[in-house]
Amino acid sequence: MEWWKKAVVYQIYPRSFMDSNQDGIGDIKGIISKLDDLKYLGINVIWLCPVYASPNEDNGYDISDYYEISKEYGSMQDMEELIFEAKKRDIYLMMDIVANHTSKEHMWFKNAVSDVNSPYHPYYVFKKNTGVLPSNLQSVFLDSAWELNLKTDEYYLHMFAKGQPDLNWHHEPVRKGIYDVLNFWIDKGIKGFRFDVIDLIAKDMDHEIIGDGPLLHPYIKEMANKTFRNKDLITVGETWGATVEKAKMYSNPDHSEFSMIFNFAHILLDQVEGKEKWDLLPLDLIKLKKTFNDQQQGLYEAGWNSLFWNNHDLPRIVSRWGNDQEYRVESAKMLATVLHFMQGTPYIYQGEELGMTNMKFEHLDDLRDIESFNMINQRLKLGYALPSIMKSIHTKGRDNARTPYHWNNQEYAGFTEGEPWIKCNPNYASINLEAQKGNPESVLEYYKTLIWFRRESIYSDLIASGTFKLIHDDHPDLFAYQRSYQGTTITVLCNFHNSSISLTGLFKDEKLLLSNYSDSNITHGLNLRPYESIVLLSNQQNNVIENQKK
Ligand code: TEU
Ligand code: CA
Repeated sequence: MEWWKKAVVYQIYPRSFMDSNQDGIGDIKGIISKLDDLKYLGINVIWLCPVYASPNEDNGYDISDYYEISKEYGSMQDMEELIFEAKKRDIYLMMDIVANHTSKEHMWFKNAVSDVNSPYHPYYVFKKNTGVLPSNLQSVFLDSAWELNLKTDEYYLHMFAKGQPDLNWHHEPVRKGIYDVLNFWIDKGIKGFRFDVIDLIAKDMDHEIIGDGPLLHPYIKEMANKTFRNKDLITVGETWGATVEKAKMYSNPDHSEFSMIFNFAHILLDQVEGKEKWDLLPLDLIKLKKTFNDQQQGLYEAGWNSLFWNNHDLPRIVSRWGNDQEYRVESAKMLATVLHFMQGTPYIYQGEELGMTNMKFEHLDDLRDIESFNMINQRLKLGYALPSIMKSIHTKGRDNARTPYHWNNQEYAGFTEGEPWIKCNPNYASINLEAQKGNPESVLEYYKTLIWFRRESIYSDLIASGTFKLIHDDHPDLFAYQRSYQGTTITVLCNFHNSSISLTGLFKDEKLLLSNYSDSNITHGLNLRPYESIVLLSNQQNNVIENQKK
């Protein structure tokens, strides 16, 4: 079995992880100083968000030099030391590769916009200026995706910010340029890549196709062949437009493409279909269960899933689909339980393992994210009231999860002694690593246990390879499933809501493996309290439990 099928990945947003030189910005030396804490948690891969040279219009996702480390994060020597120190602790590094676009400060783009005859001009996507916009295409960050370049009298394409011009992958030197970057980092000893918005690279502007262009899979296969294939790397593609069928192609067990992708189907469930993420909808648990079931069944022995609730673009899961007030600890553990017993590779976003919550930014001045600013400007122009805009920001804004990591209860959560680049969530006084370490009731210790189950325990093969079966499919509050492997079955029962669920039936042959309340008990049927989750071991298959809702 591929090693990454039993791996657990930890995502670091370097700007907010740990600051070593008190300039208020997290950095590589800061990460090195905290590797022992990651070792303690038990993860074995770090996905490092971009640390390359960048003017930071989109916090590093606008790369001006793929071969340079941004000065605010350190030096290439620091990076080499990070790779080395991580490896010493059996932790591998996964780099974030932005291959769909560069920064407008990248040497390729600077040349391209200075002269139509530049050899770099075909590296980007241009349309002649005819006095009107080439099309009505909107960028993901709103407003037109076309920006005029006066020097050549052309529009260039940017699917994200103006400072993030899209590369033209149909031009062979572009592809080669990116493959060179990957090989450079492979040679440095990194062990994986996360590919930013990879489903957009094969856009076909003559036919107005942006995502999933006809040459997408040929390009990914070519990239794999010329770089990471047969190198035993872990690779994951970020694909907002994925379906289970597409995921099969991307994660084909023949290794011709990626190890896995991020499928966002579950993440899209609490927004109005066809509208923007800011147009909020409550989560329908039945739909969530169906979405996971489709992925678990669909990729079984046909591909591989990633398992995630969070990342640097998403709100904190405990605030989103849990309860970040009186049941914060219980619901954070429950949500983790749902995910970590499924088949796939779990990703933990920094702070998730502490049950960190969304930050409620009161002032517009405290926001930092370009996506939020663009949305606010657009919606104010359209006449939306500020309170409704702020509600969307508090629910879905990307800054929610980008606040500094909570190391301890000292000023600025122990992240820096300077002034952090973005405000700290004031609840660091009670929610922090130091307070949770060694405390058996803490969210941190619970995550540690979950990671141990997958990576070390005797259930590790079952978790990696067992079948998946949803049970209580139609229950509106209970997310329950069974995993079976070689005659052993484990049953995962998670109460997603605030009210109790009573389950009656055959528990006498079951053994309690794990629960998120310290006094869970299964001897006389079972009453699942708010957000309670339990994991049971039974040696007979199909021990389906009857239930009734209270
Ligand atoms: O995100 C891709 C992307 O589409 C997001 O912008 C997403 O739609 C949005 O954040 C949902 O809130 C990737 C990176 O993860 C993101 O940080 C970058 O801003 C973006 O690409 C551009 O590189
Ligand atoms: Ca710093």
